[in-house]
Amino acid sequence: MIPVSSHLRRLLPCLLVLILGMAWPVRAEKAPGAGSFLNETPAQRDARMKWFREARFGLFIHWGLYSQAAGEWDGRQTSGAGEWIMNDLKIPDSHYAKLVPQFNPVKFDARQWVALAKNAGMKYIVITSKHHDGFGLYPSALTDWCIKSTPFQRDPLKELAAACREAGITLCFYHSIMDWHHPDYLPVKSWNDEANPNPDFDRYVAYLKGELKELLTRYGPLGILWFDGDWEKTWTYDRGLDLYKYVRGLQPQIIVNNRVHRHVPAGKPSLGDYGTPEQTIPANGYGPGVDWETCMTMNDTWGFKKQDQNWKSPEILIRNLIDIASKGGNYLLNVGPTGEGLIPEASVERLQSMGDWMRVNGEAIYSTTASPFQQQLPWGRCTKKTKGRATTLYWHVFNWPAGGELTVPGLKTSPRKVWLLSDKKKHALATKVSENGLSIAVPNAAPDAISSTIVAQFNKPLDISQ
Ligand code: FHN
Repeated sequence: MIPVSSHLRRLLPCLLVLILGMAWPVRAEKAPGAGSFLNETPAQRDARMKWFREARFGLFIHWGLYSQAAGEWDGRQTSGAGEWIMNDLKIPDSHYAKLVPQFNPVKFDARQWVALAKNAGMKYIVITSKHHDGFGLYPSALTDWCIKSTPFQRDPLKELAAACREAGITLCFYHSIMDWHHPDYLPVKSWNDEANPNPDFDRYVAYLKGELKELLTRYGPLGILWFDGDWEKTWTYDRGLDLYKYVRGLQPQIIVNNRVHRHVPAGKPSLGDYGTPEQTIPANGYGPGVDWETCMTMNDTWGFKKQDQNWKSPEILIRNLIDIASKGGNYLLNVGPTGEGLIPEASVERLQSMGDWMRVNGEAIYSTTASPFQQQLPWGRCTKKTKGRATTLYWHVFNWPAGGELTVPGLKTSPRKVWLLSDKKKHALATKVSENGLSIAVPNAAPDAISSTIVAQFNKPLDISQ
């Protein structure tokens, strides 16, 4: 056994997931993944993925018993993510269970959370129905290791489902395949003092399917089943395929991410409907026809950790959203609510800033596809919409030119019209094509300090030479 430092050992699963997540088998075929096992045509897949491709922006919520711990245990701070505290501090199940009578999020307000997401410009919410600690955020009939054993005698997923329906937001569930608590899950965690002497993994998989049946038949149509914790050796490709089919059988229109099983054996189709790079934005996206979503924290933890104040700025978050959309992906941005049911104020402020930007520029994000430029634009990014022969380009200018002229390198096609998206009267901007590309006469002052959007409409094919 190679001696591995405890710090590295803790990081190993995350590193493995990062490698697997980033190494998601990238294929450009129109209908990748297990959908083909269900005789789904490319047109049927496109119809099922349509809302996801249009949404571009969603809210990730990591909320559970770990939120009550808030990154601390018996006076010790965990150095890892808040939701990994049980594993990182090797807290035995019987001790971790002390959190159950403490978890009473009386300040939880589903409508408030959904309104925050909607006002930020988000179109879907992915919430942890169960994370790796195995604790159900809903009253399950299959176990007492869930919210029904806490003083909070409500069903937050039911309240969220109602609030999402009212607001027109798509509700999705994150569900961990790995379960540190269940007596039949394998491998058994060394620090689990309530482990079953004769664990039966098949019995655990039957339980997992039972949980999913509860989730997929109680809360109405869901957008995504966001699996995670698929990296341990007991979780095989065949089990992943079986689970994909099971979930699609319960809700045929649901989307399943690639973490139903990421490590695909050679020669087999990738599983899941889209890729999930984590905490990173791919350099160039994955090409046409491949769906993907970057999930990212606002600070450094997914689950609430009161010591983690390392917040990304609104500028970074808005430019990340633009960068991801310009490469054809979605941005799933995380909040970690407290044990009381409150989303941290720093997260609220950033979501409000993103919403201010989206109210002016959302048209340049929603329902767009990747930039047609092979090389990155020096001053920002580009997103695109096409309708018949007409093409609309949205240039997202991070670094506004000083001399009143913006050049789009390599573009040789004259646009029908160009204007500032922030200009409701759409005053035309003057343009000319030169050997350098398309030059646009722009105001001296940038309409937005973080990113200003210029719209260009073309009614003929683009000629780009880079
Ligand atoms: O181990 C989890 C982690 O806690 C978190 O849920 C992230 C979110 O994508 N996924 C795993 C790490 O890759």
